[in-house]
Amino acid sequence: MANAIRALAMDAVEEAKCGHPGLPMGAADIATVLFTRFLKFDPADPNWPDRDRFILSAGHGSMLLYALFHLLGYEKMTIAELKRFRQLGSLTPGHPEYGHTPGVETTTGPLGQGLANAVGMAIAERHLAALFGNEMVDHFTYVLASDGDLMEGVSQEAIALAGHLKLNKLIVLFDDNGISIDGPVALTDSVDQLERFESAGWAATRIDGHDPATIAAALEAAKKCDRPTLIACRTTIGFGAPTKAGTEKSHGAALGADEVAAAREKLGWTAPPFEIPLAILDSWRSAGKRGRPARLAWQERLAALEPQIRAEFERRTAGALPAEKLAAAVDAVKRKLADAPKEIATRAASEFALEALTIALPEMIGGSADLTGSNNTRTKAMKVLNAGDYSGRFIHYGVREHGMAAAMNGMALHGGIIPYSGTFLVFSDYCRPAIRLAALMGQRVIHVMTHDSIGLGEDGPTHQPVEHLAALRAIPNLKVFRPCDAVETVECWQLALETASGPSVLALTRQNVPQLRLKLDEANRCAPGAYELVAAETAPALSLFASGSEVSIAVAAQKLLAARNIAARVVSVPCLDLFLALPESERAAVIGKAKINVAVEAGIRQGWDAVIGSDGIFIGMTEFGASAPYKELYRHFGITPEKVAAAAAAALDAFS
Ligand SMILES: Cc1ncc(C[n+]2csc(CCOP(=O)(O)OP(=O)(O)O)c2C)c(N)n1
Repeated sequence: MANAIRALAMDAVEEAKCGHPGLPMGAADIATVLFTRFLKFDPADPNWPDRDRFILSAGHGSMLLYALFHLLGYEKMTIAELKRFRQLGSLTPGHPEYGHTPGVETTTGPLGQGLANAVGMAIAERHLAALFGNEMVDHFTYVLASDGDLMEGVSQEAIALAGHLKLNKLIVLFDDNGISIDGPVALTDSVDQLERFESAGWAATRIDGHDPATIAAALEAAKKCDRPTLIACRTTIGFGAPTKAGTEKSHGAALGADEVAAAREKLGWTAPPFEIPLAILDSWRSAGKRGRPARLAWQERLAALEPQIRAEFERRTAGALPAEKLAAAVDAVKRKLADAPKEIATRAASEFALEALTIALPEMIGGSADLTGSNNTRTKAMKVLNAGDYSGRFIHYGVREHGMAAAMNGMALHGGIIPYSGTFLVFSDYCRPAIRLAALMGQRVIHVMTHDSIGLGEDGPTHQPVEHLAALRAIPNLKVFRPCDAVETVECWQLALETASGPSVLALTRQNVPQLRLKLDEANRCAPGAYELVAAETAPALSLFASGSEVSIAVAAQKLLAARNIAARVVSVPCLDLFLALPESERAAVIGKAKINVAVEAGIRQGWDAVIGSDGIFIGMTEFGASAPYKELYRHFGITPEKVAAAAAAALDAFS
């Protein structure tokens, strides 16, 4: 049965003339034991909520998954799809893509991410089991990880967190083949992986990855363990290829017709390319049917649940928001702010909003990478999620931004949870690979990123984001929100929560900002991404655009200009991404027809030309920040009402 995987992997890579045969051939025995004897799944319902998760963290070995899906009877994974490996529109892209190929649990390829996603999935499993009981949620999360996965830094964050949280239903099968692209792993690495995992609180064992009985025994033991388990499976990369097995030559290129023919002979595989002997296919197909009774039994248990609990479980797993409760929570926050306006930092406004939102949405699980008090992400009602109590809803991720962001992806992918986190905006760089994948996969993951500019003050340029807003806005399908006051903050939270198809970043201030929205608006004015906050008294000569803490600077500049008889309007831009996605006519209406457009944002200009034009005036940053009290920094870098008014007036003079 394992040779069927090997043959399909060789054939598909050969047909595509590119790809990675080495991993599927080397890990075929592990996968065969896991999928035919352990993994709980049903090809007839790849999204069954209580299925075991299998993450191919080493995504380059994608043919392993595709071969398995075909053999096990995933309907859409036909031989024709295998023949179209790596071709446009096929179900068999170069690396596994979530949402594209049924059965793929997460997009992998960037090494280390899948392993860290799996930690989030295992957290989600424990949390939901604590809420809904083992009858509804009781599954394992298996990972196949390669040397590369374990070399990546994010793996350290992930395994440390998993060990600390005692995620005993997480089982990592390490394809311990000692080979990476440059050659033997010994060229670059002398870590004892078993000791490494053990020191992080895991159980760890090393086995022969080509011996089915040993693999099965190790899996049995892992399932019973009270800690997460690493099973280092000694394998031969490219197993069966007579001259290339055991070397980097089988890692990432077609083996070539002669080598494939010789491998067939060596493996005793006589069937022609893309053909599976019936008896072997039958064995695989019956393995694919193993999970059906478990799924049907689970469905019966679901049907027998008390209707309210069942409805809640189904709502959460479907990712449907409790629309009325969310609307009521947002409305209540807005009413409070209209009654008693708050001059507070938007990070504090976020906490104020979260107090209501996290009650309305029990699926929200918050956290912070060791900056809880600074990010204001923990609400009063939130217990900590830890190894002693998985029902908690707040995760102390530790100083592990990358692991946090990747685990959040795993939680969102698992379903039933809307994860949100906290760190400083400047450290979005440490989360970026995972944020990018959340965007690529279209996952609702929300990052609270505070200390969003030089406005953080004395911590200085290392902590002051300058290019980060632009860099995040550059990621497709990611929404970057930068609210200007407490009202916009709750509105942006609402928009982020309602974005089921992608991640969001909320860039929030450390410093206080005045509440600019004093009148109660029932509608969410941030929804178009930009809107006229303060109209000009007469036909405007100037439009002032700003985001976040610079909106109040624009409003003050508007007053200075009015005193000089220059009419200006202020447009708040809480989400440039949303705004730029509007149809041209709607954008044009908000941009207006003033002679001069000015944008103010304590970041770099990149991205703003789409609003103000290349001839617009930009007041922001062109260099790194500095260490000083924030008001002094705003003066030092010239981001003040006076400078905005002066630059705008000068441009107007030059224009006329
Ligand atoms: C973050 C990241 N860096 C680099 C790569 C390119 N890459 C793909 S596989 C690989 C290493 C291959 O070694 P290993 O992980 O042991 O896989 P194996 O050779 O056993 O298939 C590298 C560097 C990648 N996919 N992701």
